Amino acid sequence: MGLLFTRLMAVFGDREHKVIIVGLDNAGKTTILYQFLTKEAVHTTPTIGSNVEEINVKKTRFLVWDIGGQETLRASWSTYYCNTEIVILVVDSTDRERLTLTKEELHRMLAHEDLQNASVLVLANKQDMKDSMTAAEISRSLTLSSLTARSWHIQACCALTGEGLPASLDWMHSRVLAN
Ligand SMILES: Nc1nc2c(ncn2[C@@H]2O[C@H](COP(=O)(O)OP(=O)(O)OP(=O)(O)O)[C@@H](O)[C@H]2O)c(=O)[nH]1
Ligand SMILES: [Mg+2]
Repeated sequence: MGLLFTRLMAVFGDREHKVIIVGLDNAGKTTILYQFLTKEAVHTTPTIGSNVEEINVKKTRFLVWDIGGQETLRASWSTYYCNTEIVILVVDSTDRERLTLTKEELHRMLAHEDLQNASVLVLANKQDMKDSMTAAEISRSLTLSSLTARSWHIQACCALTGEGLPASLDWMHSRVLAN
């Protein structure tokens, strides 16, 4: 009965599900947050601290925190981890030079005890740029297949047009229904 009740609550959207958006500076996190919310590309400036918005997907409410990715701000990412159900890692698919750094940040983050039950959605952003890496290349470089103990997914997208983002929201929705 308890489990059934929890699932019904998830379906009918009585509970907010916490999501954090992380990634290096300039990856496109804030652009994605507002594309989720308004279905438009907004002008952004580098985030100092965080932005938070409620996003509704098929009656499921997500409380989505977009956290600044500059080097000096990354040490404070862990203050956002508590009760996080989904981690969205945004990657600038043209930024080959910093993909190793992204990999290190991802695996350091996932070792944190507060994220042991979190699902991971990697967004391979900026697919409109002609020299962008594919989602498969990024998946290999980040060694996502090593994440055997948790649910993860990678999605190619473009935050300027919104391409790939509805599919991302569908995946997030399916994750909370499955939990
Ligand atoms: N071409 C292209 N540019 C994008 C895309 N997404 C974001 N940008 C641009 O990338 C720049 C950085 O975007 P932001 O959303 O501010 O990046 P951020 O990850 O929030 O950066 P921080 O707040 O500093 O961590 C902006 O000029 C965006 O317009 C995309 O899909 N394609
Ligand atoms: Mg930002």
